[in-house]
Parts: sequence; structure tokens; C-alpha cells
Amino acid sequence: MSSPLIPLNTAAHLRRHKITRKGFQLTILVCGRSGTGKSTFINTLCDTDIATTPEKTTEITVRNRKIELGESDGTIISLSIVDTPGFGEHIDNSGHAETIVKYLESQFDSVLQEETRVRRNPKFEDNRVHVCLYFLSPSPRGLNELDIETIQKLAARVNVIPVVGKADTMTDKELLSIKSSVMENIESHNLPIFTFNYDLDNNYDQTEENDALREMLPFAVVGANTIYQVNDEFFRGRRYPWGFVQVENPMHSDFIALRSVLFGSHIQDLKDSTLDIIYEKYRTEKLSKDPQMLARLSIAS
Ligand SMILES: Nc1nc2c(ncn2[C@@H]2O[C@H](COP(=O)(O)OP(=O)(O)OP(=O)(O)O)[C@@H](O)[C@H]2O)c(=O)[nH]1
Ligand SMILES: [Mg+2]
Repeated sequence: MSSPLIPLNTAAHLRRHKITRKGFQLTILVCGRSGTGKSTFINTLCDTDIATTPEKTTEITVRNRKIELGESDGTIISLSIVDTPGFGEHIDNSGHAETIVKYLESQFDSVLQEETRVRRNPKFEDNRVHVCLYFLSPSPRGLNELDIETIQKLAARVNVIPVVGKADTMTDKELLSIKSSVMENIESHNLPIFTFNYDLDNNYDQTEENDALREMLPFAVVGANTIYQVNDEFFRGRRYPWGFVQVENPMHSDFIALRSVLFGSHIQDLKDSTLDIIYEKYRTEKLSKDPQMLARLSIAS
């Protein structure tokens, strides 16, 4: 694979610096069939063993874990990882998308309830989900029915970024063909995934960077739970008879590009679009159906 390493342009760097002086909080939902590499990716992203394989569940569940990460520049990232064990694992998977949507909406409801309180709770925790990494099974046919239905439903309530895990198990040619089938399916079904062009703050020109990121979709990542040392170099990777696949090598995977989207260049866009577009839309829908809540809201504000 030869995806270029996305250089964070100076403007994006400056912006990140502004956001991160005080540290930042991000909530990520990981969704996708069992065995697509979600937990391994999360461990790789957090550089720790936070994600364990859950007990096999008879139902889909949603669980939320929190972790604080110290970045090399001293920034603290408070990360919440929402996982959906059991997703897509049953004979009848209908209702799985709704369970996740209900979880997303209940986080919006909590914020809306809090807004209607005359006296705010200083300890209130905002658990709105800013981005969903949707892990696809690497099939040459692209998306399956469950993927299409789930992405369609989730994308109304969260920014969705499609990801193909285990990129090292495919040849460059296979990967390119999977990527193009996935994007063709996304376009033909009009699935409103995150398009990297949400930017309220027009001071920054990220057009080229955004074009390059869109070209890369779906991100093809390699995750690894093992850290190897070769000479003086330590890296997360996977060992093969011919050598190593390094997760951070842009020739081997889009991991670094995705990581810099989440923790750098697009963190503010993901949060802004969650609050200003997705939550606002939900809030308007909800209030238009609930005049009593609307009345309480006008008293509280
Ligand atoms: N070759 C390769 N194998 C991987 C990669 N990521 C994960 N695996 C392997 O694939 C298997 C499943 O990975 P998990 O990370 O547990 O997958 P998951 O999506 O969390 O699965 P569930 O928790 O059951 O939903 C494990 O044996 C991993 O070691 C990868 O990038 N490359
Ligand atoms: Mg897992």
C-alpha cells in the first residue's frame, strides 16, 4: 500500500495547539462484526491493553470505558471508548443498529435534560459520541446488508468513519479493490459518512489535506498487541517470515493518518459537527414533539 503520510499543515498544527493547551476529551464508538480487529486497533491507538475481548454475549450490549493518555507533547487526552460486543453475531441481527442508535440518543437526552435544569449539576458528564469507527469485514463485494443498514441509521446520530482492519492480510491490489467497492457502495446508497469538510472556522484551509483523507477512505489499518525491538527501535507490529509489518509505517497501513485525524487535525471538526449539527438536529426533533420540555427549557435558560 502506498498511502502518503498526511503532514499536518501549519494551520492544523496551530489549531491543535490551541485546542490541546488544556487537554481534550473525545468519545469514540467502535462498531463492526466480531474479529474485524476493533479491540486490537483500540489497544494500538491507546498504546495500552485497554480493550479486552468480551465474554460472548447473547445480546448486543454497549459499554463505555475511559482512559487518559499522555501525548509526547505533554497534552492529556481523556478518551472514552464505546464498544458494542455481540454486534452482528446472531442469526437475526435486526435491531442491532437500533440498540446503538438508542444509546447515542440517550446521551443526547441526558444533555437535553441537563439543559432544562434550572440549577446545573457541576458534575454532569457529557457522554455524547463524537465519532464512530465502523469496522468492515474485508470483502471484495464491499458492504453487506447489515453494514448498509447500520451505517445508514448511525450516520444520523454520529459522525461515521469507515475502517477496514487487518490490512496486512491483503495484498495491495486486493486492498485497493476493497476500498473502491466500499466507496462505490457508500455512494450508491447515499450513506452520509463523515466527509472531512466540516469546518466552521474558515481561518484554516485544510482543503488539500481533506482531499487526501477522502481519497484514502476507508482507512485500512493494522493493529498489533505486541511491541518489537529491532536494533534501537521499538515498534508495534506483526511478525511475518519475511519481516515485520509496522502499524505506524504509512506504506503498511493508514493507522497514522487515522490517528492524526482523531487526535489532531479533525478532533475539533468531529466535536463541532456532533454538537452543532447532529445534536442540534436531534434537539429540534425532540423539542418539537415535547412542548412541556420546551417550556422547561425556556425557564431554565
Ligand atoms: N493480521 C492481523 N490480525 C489482526 C489485526 N488486528 C487484529 N488481528 C487479529 O484478529 C483477531 C481478532 O481481533 P480483535 O481485535 O479481537 O477483533 P474484534 O473486532 O475486537 O473482535 P470482537 O471483540 O470479537 O468483536 C485476533 O486474533 C487478532 O490478533 C491486524 O491488523 N492484522
Ligand atoms: Mg473486541
